Amino acid sequence: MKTIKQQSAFSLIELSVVILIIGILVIGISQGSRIIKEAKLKTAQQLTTSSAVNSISGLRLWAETSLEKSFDANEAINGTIITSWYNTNTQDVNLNGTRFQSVSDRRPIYINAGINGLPTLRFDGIDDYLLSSLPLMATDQLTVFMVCKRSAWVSRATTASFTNVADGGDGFTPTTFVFSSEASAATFVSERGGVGAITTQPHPGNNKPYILASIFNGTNNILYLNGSASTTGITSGNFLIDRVVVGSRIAGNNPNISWNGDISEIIVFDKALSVAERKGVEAYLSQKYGIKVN
Ligand SMILES: [Ca+2]
Repeated sequence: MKTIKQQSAFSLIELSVVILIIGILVIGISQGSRIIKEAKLKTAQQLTTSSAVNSISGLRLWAETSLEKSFDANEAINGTIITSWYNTNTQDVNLNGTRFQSVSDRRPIYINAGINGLPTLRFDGIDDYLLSSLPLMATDQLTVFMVCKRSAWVSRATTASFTNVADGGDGFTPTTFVFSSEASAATFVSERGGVGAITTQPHPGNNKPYILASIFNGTNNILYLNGSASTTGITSGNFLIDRVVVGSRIAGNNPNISWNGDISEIIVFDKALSVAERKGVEAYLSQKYGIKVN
């Protein structure tokens, strides 16, 4: 009897030790993954602050998701609704205060491990969007980059619309630009309002991160998907852009048809980037988000 009691007491001690070891291991693993995650974020921040974007002239808007200054500290928490996504344009201090403002409860959510394990903004495909006024861009040249990942296709949803408030901003006039519109599940469209200048690319599908770049050089519009060029669209005349809507298109001056997925970065220049400049920005985005470019 004595022996049995001793054995069971010993078993309890053993069990406690095992539980303690498991506990230490769990803490160790979770701390380890936290350290890896923090290192990954630090690397992304360094890639951002040293990227080619900083040295290319004509930068008008740059919003990304790894820097502390991109969000309010109390909103940069996993699962939190975002009211502001700050323009971190490093070239014009007067534009640094410009921010995307959300409307009522149609706000995207901050996800701390999105594309490539980095923070991202998640748009619900129902009514989410971010809207911002911009100093007027009167230009026949325009370059826009975006890093996105679609969760589900919503007919005619658009990752970003560039419009003019005074002309109704419907995206149907030649002063406007609709980026990454998805009339079909299998195709992106970059389109200038009214006059077309349409270019298309095959869509990689749901849950696949990608880098898109659209470049208008005054006569041509080319849409690049992960560095590969579309056919050429024909364009002429000035854009008059003073507003950007991220995660939706515009109808009757109101956001309309929301895009369903994650958006991690948007970069806008008021000029057509050269091949070397485009490749420089794509190389930065490729490294940061782990997306292969051609
Ligand atoms: Ca919503």
